[in-house]
Amino acid sequence: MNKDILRLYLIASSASFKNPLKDLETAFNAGVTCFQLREKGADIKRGQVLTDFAREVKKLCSRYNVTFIINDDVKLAEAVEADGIHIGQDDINPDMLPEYFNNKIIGLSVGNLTELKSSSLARVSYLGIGPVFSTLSKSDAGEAIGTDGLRELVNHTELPTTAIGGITEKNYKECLKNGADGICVISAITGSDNIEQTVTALLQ
Ligand code: TZP
Ligand code: MG
Repeated sequence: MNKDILRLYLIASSASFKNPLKDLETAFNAGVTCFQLREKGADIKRGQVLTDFAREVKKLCSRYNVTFIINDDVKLAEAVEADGIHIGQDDINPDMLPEYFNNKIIGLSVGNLTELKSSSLARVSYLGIGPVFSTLSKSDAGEAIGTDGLRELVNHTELPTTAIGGITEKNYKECLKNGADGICVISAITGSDNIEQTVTALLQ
């Protein structure tokens, strides 16, 4: 895959924003390069309502040339013809993903060297590494690995990488300096009261 896609990777659920399609459009227009629909947490959509929402998001992504990834939902990713899927250590083994994903982007989360070394990477396109800093957005994210932990993992893989966890306007450059190809954020953007300004700052 083209590493540039990972430059500014936003993750959100349908409930992350007050006006999801409007706020996502603002973020995409300001320069987000990749979007992952991660339908977890409170007030989430399910079934056909979720599929319909994901189709709208996909249209928006296409309009702004933003890569569209679905978190850990094979059926949904196939149904909406997403550009790819992101899976965690406790989700489906990447080797077991259906043929649909052969020419799609497959992202995998890794949090330490043991996970990296024990993962099946043959079909994996990029790694999400973290949490680099402490985060309130994922209760089971584990302890922050810091920029040293990030660098160690980056140095042990040839795959493109995105840093995740507690990344803000103030610390994102540390992730890039320590070898990540891009940064991945939830709350920096979903919690921003000026999305355009935040996205612009994260792209400096
Ligand atoms: N995986 C590792 S940390 C994390 C995920 C999904 C949450 C990142 O959210 P935030 O708000 O950018 O710290
Ligand atoms: Mg998962």
